[in-house]
Amino acid sequence: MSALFPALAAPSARPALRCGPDALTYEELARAAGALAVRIGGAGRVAVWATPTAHTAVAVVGALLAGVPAVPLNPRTGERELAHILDDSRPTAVLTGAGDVLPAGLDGLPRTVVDLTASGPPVAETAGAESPALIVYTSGTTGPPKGVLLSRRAVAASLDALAEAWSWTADDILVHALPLFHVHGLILGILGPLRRGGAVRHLGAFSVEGVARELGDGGTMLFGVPTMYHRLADALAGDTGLAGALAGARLLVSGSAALPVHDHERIAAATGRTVVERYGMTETLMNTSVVPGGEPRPGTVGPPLAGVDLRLVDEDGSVLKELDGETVGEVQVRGPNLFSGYLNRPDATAAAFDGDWFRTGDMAVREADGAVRLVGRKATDLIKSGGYKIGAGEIENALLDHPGVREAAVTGEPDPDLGERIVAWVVPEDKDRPPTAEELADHVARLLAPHKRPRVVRRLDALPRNDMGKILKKALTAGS
Ligand code: MCA
Ligand code: AMP
Repeated sequence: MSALFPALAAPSARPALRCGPDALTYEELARAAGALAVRIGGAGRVAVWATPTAHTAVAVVGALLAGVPAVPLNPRTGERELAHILDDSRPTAVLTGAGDVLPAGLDGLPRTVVDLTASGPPVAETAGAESPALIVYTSGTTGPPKGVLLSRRAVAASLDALAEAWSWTADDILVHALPLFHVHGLILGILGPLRRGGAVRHLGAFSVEGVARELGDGGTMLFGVPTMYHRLADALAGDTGLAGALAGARLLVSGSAALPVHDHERIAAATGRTVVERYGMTETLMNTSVVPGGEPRPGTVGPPLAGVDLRLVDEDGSVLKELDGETVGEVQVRGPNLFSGYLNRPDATAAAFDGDWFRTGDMAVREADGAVRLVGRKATDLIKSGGYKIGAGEIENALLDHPGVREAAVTGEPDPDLGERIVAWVVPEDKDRPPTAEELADHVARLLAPHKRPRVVRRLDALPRNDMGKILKKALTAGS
């Protein structure tokens, strides 16, 4: 296929990326990523220690230039989750920054340090369109996360469809603070601008001040999850500088979870700008987007993007034709944006498709003009917290491994900041000496990841169960 990064084939002195203290032009990026591509060329697969730094961007671009599939690792991943990902994806090396301190779980893997100042030859991209570009891990309702195989074709198709929808060009400067081990931050937020030949400025960590500074200094687009927009909306109350910075951006985009109408309204009232929502998934990359500049439509995620076929299907498998804003069905999609399967999981891959249509598990209605309005999820055991998808089952298993826990169930509860917060319902082994909430949060953070830790722990004498012994999660509410 044609190159993923045309701007690296004839590199210029234009800025490509800035992350914290490090800034690279396209010439510098082409040299550093080219040098890395030569070093790792021929490797089967590489892991990337995906800190929010320029090293991660260069590591992933270098791997893509070399045609070597990259597995981004959350640098805060706990020991059990890390062991699972390494065992499942079998990388031959891990790409890191020079000073990164790695956990013991990576001891057996050769380390390749990314040098931002290295100077390699120009690299012609020769990998085929269907060859895997990235393997991104995503949670299901039960069991450990699954590796989603994303081809170069899917990455290119989705980024180009977004470019068309958003008139995204080489003149844009994207600002964001998203983690670089998921689709949103890495594929949209780093590979997106680099494919266009434009620039990205990563804040390192999210802060209201950082967003205001970078948008006030030439940034044209902001990407964020609803939690970030919620915090911006809170801060707008007394901050005219922030309002001016947001108003000056060409495009404010929210995704990964629903942005509450209240936050849409607060931002629109203070800045005169409408946040554009788009809807995607690790397996499908981007499916829909609100059309910028059109009528503000809080609560909808817009029509399908170019090349994406989308349909709603009811429980008995019939395709719904209604555009009435009321008839609910499961969203199914097909198109060049789709993944190629779950790594080592042909069973899960087969179960995820209805013919060539991917079952998203998201429930939606369609408005008269075709815009999609998401209304819920099929599985209540998937929690979206801070824009991260988290499976209740994996947290329950981790909790049950704590010596002080006899039984455990995990639910999501509405949270104004995180969208949903993780709640652990726990029956302690010893009623008189139950583990503390902090102890359980640390335990889950150590095994899985900090964002999977319960934010609330509720103690019970017994979990509500039906006659078959199945836990009745619907009975687990704040008053239980
Ligand atoms: C707290 N921390 C801990 C513990 N408690 N560490 C170890 N043990 C503990 N018990 C640490 C955290 O690691 C973190 O450190 C800091 O304390 C705060 O963490 P946390 O409370 O989790 O932060 P938060 O305030 O809840 O974060 C909000 C956030 C974050 C910044 C919005 O949730 C976020 O970045 N969300 C983005 C999710 C995302 O990108 N999703 C895309 C996937 P430190 O501060 O040092 O890190 S969805 C996707 O890709 C699809 C395709 C789509 O549609 O986009
Ligand atoms: P992930 O598996 O982390 O890629 O998350 C994908 C899921 O995030 C989707 O299946 C949706 O449930 C949710 N999602 C993504 N974007 C939006 C949005 N704009 N509004 C509501 N939910 C969203």
